[in-house]
Amino acid sequence: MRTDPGRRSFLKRTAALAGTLALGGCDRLSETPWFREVLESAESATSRAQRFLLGSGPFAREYTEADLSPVFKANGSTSVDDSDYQILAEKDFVDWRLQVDGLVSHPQKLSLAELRAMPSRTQITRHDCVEGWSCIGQWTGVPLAHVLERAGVQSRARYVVFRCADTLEPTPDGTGRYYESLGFEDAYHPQTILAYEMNGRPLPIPHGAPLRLRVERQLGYKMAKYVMRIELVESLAGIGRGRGGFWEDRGYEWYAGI
Ligand SMILES: Nc1nc2c(c(=O)[nH]1)N[C@H]1C(S)=C(S)[C@@H](COP(=O)(O)O)O[C@H]1N2
Ligand SMILES: [Mo]
Repeated sequence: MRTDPGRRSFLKRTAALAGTLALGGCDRLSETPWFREVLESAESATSRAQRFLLGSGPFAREYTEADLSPVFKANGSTSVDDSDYQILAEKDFVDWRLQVDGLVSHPQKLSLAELRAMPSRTQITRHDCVEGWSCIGQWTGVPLAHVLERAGVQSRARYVVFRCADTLEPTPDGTGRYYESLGFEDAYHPQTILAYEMNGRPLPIPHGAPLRLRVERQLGYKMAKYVMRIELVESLAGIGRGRGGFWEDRGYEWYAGI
């Protein structure tokens, strides 16, 4: 795991600053009625501005094919104990749809074929798990920014929530289902992709088929596997136990910068 404290605090400061400029600033401005009107009549312009402001931070290091780990460890859930998911998996996920909803102007239901037809990015990166292991893998997918732009993120949205098919800890109230969330500084970053391929092949089930998040400047637990639904929300309260992710609800940091 990379532990350069200077870089870590720089990343944290940058993220905090971007948050203050783009979100805190809008919060205050949005209290004035004229500005709220501008925001609401120009959602796509707002999201383009956010993308410009927030999606331009430093890149995670990228590697070459020679660096690929011969075996990439699978961690957390490596299969999904849910019959709806299993039926989808049996048919190679042709009937699977990614739902994009919440604070968006154009809710989406996207098939794998539709996601594959969108612009794609391939990157070789190092995955760092909080448990202390790292693996280098190649990922191909559609930039999350592209999917968000298409759905038309509304100006009130503050977080992107990923809802997964797997349940790590079955409980009657349903809080055991894996979920994660990002702020826009990472959601719009060019290396943040919804990956459907790993090492040049369709994403295997142990690694999150048919679609998993890659968010390369943060730790492994942020990279939701088995993503079924992306929801744009104003607040994380009321989702799980309210701290923004399955592991965050159990004490881990929400911003898991490397
Ligand atoms: N849906 C879901 N996503 C998840 C997990 C999980 O258990 N369920 N585990 C997380 C953790 S802790 C890590 S390290 C990575 C592991 O990804 P891998 O199996 O491709 O190595 O997935 C993350 N995303
Ligand atoms: Mo992890």
